[in-house]
Amino acid sequence: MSEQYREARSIIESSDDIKVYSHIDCDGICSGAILSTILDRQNKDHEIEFVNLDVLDDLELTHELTIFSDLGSGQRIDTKAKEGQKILILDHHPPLRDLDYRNDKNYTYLEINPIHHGIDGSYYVCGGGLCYFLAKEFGYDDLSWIGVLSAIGDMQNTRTGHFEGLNEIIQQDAIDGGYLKLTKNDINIYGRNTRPLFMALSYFSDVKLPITNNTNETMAVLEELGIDEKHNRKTLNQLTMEEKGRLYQYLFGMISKVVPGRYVQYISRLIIGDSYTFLKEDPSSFLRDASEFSTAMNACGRNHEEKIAMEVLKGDRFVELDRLEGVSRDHRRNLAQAIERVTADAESSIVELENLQYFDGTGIKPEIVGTVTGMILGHCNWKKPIIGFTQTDNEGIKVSLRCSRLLSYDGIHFGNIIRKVSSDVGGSGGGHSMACGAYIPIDKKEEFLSRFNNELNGKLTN
Ligand SMILES: [Mn+2]
Repeated sequence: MSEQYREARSIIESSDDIKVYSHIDCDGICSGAILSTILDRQNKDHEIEFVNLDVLDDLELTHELTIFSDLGSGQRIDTKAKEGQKILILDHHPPLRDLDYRNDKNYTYLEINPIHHGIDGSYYVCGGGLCYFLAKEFGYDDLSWIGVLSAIGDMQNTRTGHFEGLNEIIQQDAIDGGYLKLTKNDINIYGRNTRPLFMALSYFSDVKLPITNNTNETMAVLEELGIDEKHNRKTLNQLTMEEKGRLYQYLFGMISKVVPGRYVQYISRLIIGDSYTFLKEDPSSFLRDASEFSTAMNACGRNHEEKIAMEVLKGDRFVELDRLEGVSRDHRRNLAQAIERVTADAESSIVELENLQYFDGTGIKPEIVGTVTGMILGHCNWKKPIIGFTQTDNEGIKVSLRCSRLLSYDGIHFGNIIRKVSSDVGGSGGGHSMACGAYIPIDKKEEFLSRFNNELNGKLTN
């Protein structure tokens, strides 16, 4: 790969008319920001566009050099390549083409994909990480923190709770450069910097607990533990290690009372994980915590405001940061309205089958139905996955699935299951073990549900 990176650098240095295509999620936005920074510093004019995968097949290439990041390996991006053009791909998804593919071409084709080198692209490096190694080739180690953020956004650390492989190198660069503080085995509850802890705790939904969606209960618990007071509500970040220890003990006890025996071994992984603090960010900002930062990146992606997110990554902490906050606020409001609609009458809108549960989310934008589905999990049976449906513009159905982390720790990979079941009904899908999705034909919803339900026979603990 280092040889490929040297070549990538010289391809960029020898090009003046450059176009970048990157993906619309956190990883893709981070990739775009790193590439754009490299090109700026090299005084290279460039255009950047954030796209969905479906526009890439048989794309018209109109620039001297076209760079694809966090996508490209799985698409037929070069069918219209003209003689003398240059293509650079930095992608971690399964490649269609092998390393020899470039050999007999009359255009330059360089594909950097870890899978070609026997490196897993789900846990060891993602798109932003691959772009960071290119930055490093140019000597721009200061972009390491964006590589870390991309890996958080891509959920590269979900298998073990920490980074491995190439991700660990990026993480170390960020620590050495003074950009990142890694806290091992921290309490891992979302919103550590900006949400009062009693709010953050109430979103706990991997297991239905007395505190789930119940802020009266979370306040009572925190007061009882001597952590929080009525007129002095804290964020998780404001807790001492000793207070965090007390909270851990309490949560562990509460969860172990309600989970089946075989899940007890996974409880601490629900509560504890490494946390990532960006040291150059304002201590009170949501940009300080990597999870919160990545949520804001995704909010932009889902609302087609990737450029705002990219400018913040590139350093704008004034105008674009204001805009980013606006996008995040609107996004949260849209989510809350969608969730309100589904849960207002949860009894009738969430239908439970033997091995799964689902709701009809018609009217919810396809871009946010996955996030909504994840938040519905706290309102239904955590022992089964929850599936949300919504209609797309082109007469299809978007399917999203979320489940308790316990199911995935227990070895179920819903991304693989949804890939199979959706293709069985003439659609396509895939994703992570606990968060995945698919597109299926509009008349196949019932068949999809019954096949999915059957596929799970004997796999869940009830
Ligand atoms: Mn990615």
